[in-house]
Amino acid sequence: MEKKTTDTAKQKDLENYKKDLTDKALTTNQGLKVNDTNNSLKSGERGSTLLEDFLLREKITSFDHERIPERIVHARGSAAHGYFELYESLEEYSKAGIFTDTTRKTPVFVRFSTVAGSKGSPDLARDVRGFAVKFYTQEGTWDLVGNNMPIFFIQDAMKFPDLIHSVKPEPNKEIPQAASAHDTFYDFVSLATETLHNHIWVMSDRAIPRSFRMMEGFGIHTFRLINDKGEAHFVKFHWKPTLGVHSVTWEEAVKINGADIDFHRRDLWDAIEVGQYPEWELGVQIVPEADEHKFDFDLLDPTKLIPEEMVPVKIIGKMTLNKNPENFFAETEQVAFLPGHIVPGIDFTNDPLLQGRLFSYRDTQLSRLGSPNFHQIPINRPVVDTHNNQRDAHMQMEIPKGQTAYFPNSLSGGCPHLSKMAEGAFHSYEERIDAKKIRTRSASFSDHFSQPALFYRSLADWEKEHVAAAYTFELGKCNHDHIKQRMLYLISQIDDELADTVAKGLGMEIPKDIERPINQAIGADAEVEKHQPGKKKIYLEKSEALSMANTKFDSIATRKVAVLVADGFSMKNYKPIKEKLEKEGAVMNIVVPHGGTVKCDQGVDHKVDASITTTESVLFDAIYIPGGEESVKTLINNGKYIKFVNETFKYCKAIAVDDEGEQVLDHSFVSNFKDDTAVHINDSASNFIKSIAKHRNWERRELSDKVPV
Ligand code: HDE
Repeated sequence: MEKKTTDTAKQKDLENYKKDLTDKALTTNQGLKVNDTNNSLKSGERGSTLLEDFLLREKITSFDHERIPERIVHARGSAAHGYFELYESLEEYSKAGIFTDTTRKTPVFVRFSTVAGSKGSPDLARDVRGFAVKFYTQEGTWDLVGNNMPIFFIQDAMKFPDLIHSVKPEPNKEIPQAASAHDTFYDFVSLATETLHNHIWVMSDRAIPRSFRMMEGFGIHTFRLINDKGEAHFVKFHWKPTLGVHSVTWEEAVKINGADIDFHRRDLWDAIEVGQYPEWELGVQIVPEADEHKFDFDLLDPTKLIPEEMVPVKIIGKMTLNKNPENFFAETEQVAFLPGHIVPGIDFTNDPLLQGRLFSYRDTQLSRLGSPNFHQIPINRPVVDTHNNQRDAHMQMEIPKGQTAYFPNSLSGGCPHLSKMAEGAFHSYEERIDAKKIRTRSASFSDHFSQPALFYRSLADWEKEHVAAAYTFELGKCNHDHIKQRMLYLISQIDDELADTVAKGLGMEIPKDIERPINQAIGADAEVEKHQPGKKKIYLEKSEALSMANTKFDSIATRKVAVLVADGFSMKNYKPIKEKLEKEGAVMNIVVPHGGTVKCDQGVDHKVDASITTTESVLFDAIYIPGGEESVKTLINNGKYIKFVNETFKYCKAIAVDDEGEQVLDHSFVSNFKDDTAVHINDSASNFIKSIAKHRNWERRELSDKVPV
């Protein structure tokens, strides 16, 4: 993929250059042609620079102000353009054009992100991933600003600044970057037990995806769909990747961050450049209003998911990403997603977290993009015309015409005029309200343990082991014993076995009880009893969709296979494997001791994709080693290749060799495990393909700790 990408990228750069700049003179921002952009105006050849130098000043001023504030959260992100297509009309539930018109191809812009790290932080942090979709619909822009996990940490927007302050680098030392494994985060999590559900998802492999293209997305909140009769249904939105949901292991994540800090960003970019377009199906869980109170949890509580066993996900359409941005800053950095951007046919609920977001996202654009005119930036412009009486402000890009900027008016014939609902105007859903004004939390939000426990019970054994290891790692990085003890107690409320494993790893006892954590969190004594988290309930033993072991394992499309070779490698053996794997969509990369070209046993030069000194095994999904006496000899004598093989084995990935290539295995840790189901010797490629599609051979995981890398 790397080679093809570079070639296409070069060609594309050239095309863009030609399109935009051929025969164009370099000018100032005022259109003045420039004869020298390398030297400032000086008083003599070796003299000081003159204040008069307006060319220098313009260039430097522009440079000095290049940066805008990064996002407070989700600062690190990557995005792409694409489109959404509807499979079948949902008119029974929603009147939105995007949910009723199956002939439309609605343009989208999608940004994926981590939450805690700064703009330049590594992609493989253990973190939630943002999954924000901007639909440019014919009725106005709809933003579905979600995450790759179906629930959130907190139940009320009021707590968001506290949550984020606890996970961000500690304010005295600005450490750690893009990491939750520190005292302030666990201090908060252990005092605010509503966080435990999202937190256990973060301890799972969902928090270290193999690719943005292999993660699910969720709208999280319960929204409403409104049909043309004005009837409402509750809805939750799901994105399901056609490649399945896959992750790397924590140890790999740590190494990937060193080997390629841009791993996810590059992966998304490369896949789109070579035409392997990422795709997700959109699913909805629909609940009639009459069923609102039929669940063991509150539909308005964003720390709860609706298990698919209770309400199935109906797949209604597909999103395809097929174009990379032209310019990172102009598009990815300046895109502004607002949960408040909705269209007729979709509406909010009273989820108190969603309600707070409706304020926050508009507000934050004012400091980030600097003006209420941020909707005029090209990436934020709706595809439909806009007309209103809002005026002026920083960076007004339009020249509004006419004498009036108010409503009602008669001087402009009452225009821009209002529209009726039948003409497509938005009408807020008329929800009946009979309540007192009160600052509190509903008692129906107090179950904090049942769903984390359901999640844990639903995982496969290997997933459970990873969760336990993640808790142990994260708490092991905390310095305060009382915080670790509080966490151990809370984990024991989720699952005893899990708590035991973590306690052993930490070398600590699980406390029998702790001082009322919620008391401290809430502060108001009178409210305390009401807000104590109740005991764990079991209303469902397991939910299949929560485990990545139940995802798709049917494709090797876009998987990266490292082909370990040196001069003299057997092209006769490699060629059929290459052809078969490429036919299935895999990307083969020749990894050679040096750059440039490598000679096969037939004397032909082949372009090198990566030299062993510039790449690492953790960047690949599988390896293939063809024979060729000279090639095999070189590999055996190079420790980095042996490490490559050992590491691939350690992280349970597929390995294939021909009978000469087998000698490389004999010099590695794999020598005693050649009968492993994901190690293939002289395979025609079919079993190798199955092993790659399986993603990992988790049965081998017990050996992992023994592999010396
Ligand atoms: Fe956000 N969030 N958030 N968030 N969020 C932002 O908006 C905020 C929440 C999410 O790629 C900010 O434009 C509050 C839930 C994504 O540009 C900010 C609350 C979910 C993105 C903000 C939440 C999200 C953001 C920072 C609690 C999943 C990145 C820059 C009430 C459903 C969008 C910006 C992109 C970004 C506030 C909770 C997802 C500060 C106050 C829940 C994917 O406005």
